[in-house]
Amino acid sequence: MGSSGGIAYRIVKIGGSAITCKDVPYCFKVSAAKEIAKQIVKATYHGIAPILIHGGGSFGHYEASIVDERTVPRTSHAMLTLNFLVNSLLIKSGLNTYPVPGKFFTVDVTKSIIRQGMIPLIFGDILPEGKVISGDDIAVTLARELDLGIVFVTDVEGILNQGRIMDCVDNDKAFPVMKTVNPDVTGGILEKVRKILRAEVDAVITSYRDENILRAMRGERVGTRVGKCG
Ligand code: IP8
Repeated sequence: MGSSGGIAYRIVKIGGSAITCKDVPYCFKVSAAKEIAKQIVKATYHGIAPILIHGGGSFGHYEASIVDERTVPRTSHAMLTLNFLVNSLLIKSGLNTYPVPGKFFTVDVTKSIIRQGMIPLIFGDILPEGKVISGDDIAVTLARELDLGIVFVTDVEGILNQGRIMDCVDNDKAFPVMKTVNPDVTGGILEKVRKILRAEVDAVITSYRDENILRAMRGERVGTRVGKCG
């Protein structure tokens, strides 16, 4: 599916750290989300078809980290709320997004949305029994099944080592643990890197600044590449 019929498909995982404020529950970064939407629109002008996924940030992760008898309904509602905010902006930008809560995600559902000419917007979720579904797992599953690369959008320029952005990471030992959104019930950057490497897919971790999403979607080298280096 990487490139069929002149259309290049790209998976973009919009991290919660990019679109929500780290330490403030339910704080949506409107200007960052608008910037992300703008670049995704531009990518479509270049003939690139996005498959979008977003994470939980200070909505889902915040609620999931408070464990009591109402964790599941609160977390589910937080994710629907964040999805409403993200999707409202994307729809307003002219993108034909079709939201899919993680509990309903399958590769076939994703393909059928694409076949109808729409853009899947899948998001992290919580199952009735309390299991959290990470958008990272969804992204990696899609990348493996559809043979596509992933652009992970975060609030930092890539994986930092002693203040410098690493060009490429091909194992989980070579870099210091990067601080990500807090709390993060699905493991943060280290777990993300492990998932990418385990699945043997190609990914880029970058910020939304300097049109880096658009550039990564067009195949330019930005941020930190995770996968096979060299
Ligand atoms: O931010 C987490 O999704 P992620 C979803 O992609 C919830 O790991 C419910 C916290």
